[in-house]
Amino acid sequence: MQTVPPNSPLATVDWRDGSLLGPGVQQSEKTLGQLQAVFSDRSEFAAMDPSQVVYRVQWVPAEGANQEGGLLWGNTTIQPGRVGDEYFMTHGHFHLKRDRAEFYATVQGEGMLVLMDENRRGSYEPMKPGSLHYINGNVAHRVVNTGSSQLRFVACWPTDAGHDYGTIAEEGFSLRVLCRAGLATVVRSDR
Ligand code: M6P
Ligand code: ZN
Repeated sequence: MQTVPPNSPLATVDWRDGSLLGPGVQQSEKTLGQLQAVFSDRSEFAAMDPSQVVYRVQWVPAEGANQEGGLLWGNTTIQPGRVGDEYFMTHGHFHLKRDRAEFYATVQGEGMLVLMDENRRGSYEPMKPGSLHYINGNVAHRVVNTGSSQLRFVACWPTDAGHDYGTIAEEGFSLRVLCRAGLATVVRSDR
């Protein structure tokens, strides 16, 4: 009988921090300067270094770009920090294909997953190591690092979901997470 050789796994996840290793792994980073539209305190923002990295993203495509029915796997690492009272956070997005859902799961650190539907109804979920978060389709999502160390989470989302950043850059989220008297506090932020 002939032996059957295995295929290689897509990549390796280091479960200590969620990072990915493998030939197909892609990465990007977002600097403070690229996040100008999202922080509310303009004068504090202007005094900070725009080249400072706020978060890094890794992802691995399992199928070709925009493949309907395909999935992507990735992770995000958000640095601790604030612009004035507002904690460092991801840009946040709706999916271009609005009905596409997503999973997030926290590996390290603490934070908040901030959600908003298309009627600007906001909600949020605390993130801590092990917390699993299901993001319904048609819901914008952003992660805020409320801790004093890196916040790292893994994510899985449909290949053809896409990112709609424009709506968030223009209209923002309806909730903001601020440091008030040393505590992470969620406030309304309607425009
Ligand atoms: C997660 C996923 C990615 C996303 C990243 C950073 O890893 O949701 O699709 O790009 O977080 O979030 P954003 O795109 O809002 O900057
Ligand atoms: Zn998403």
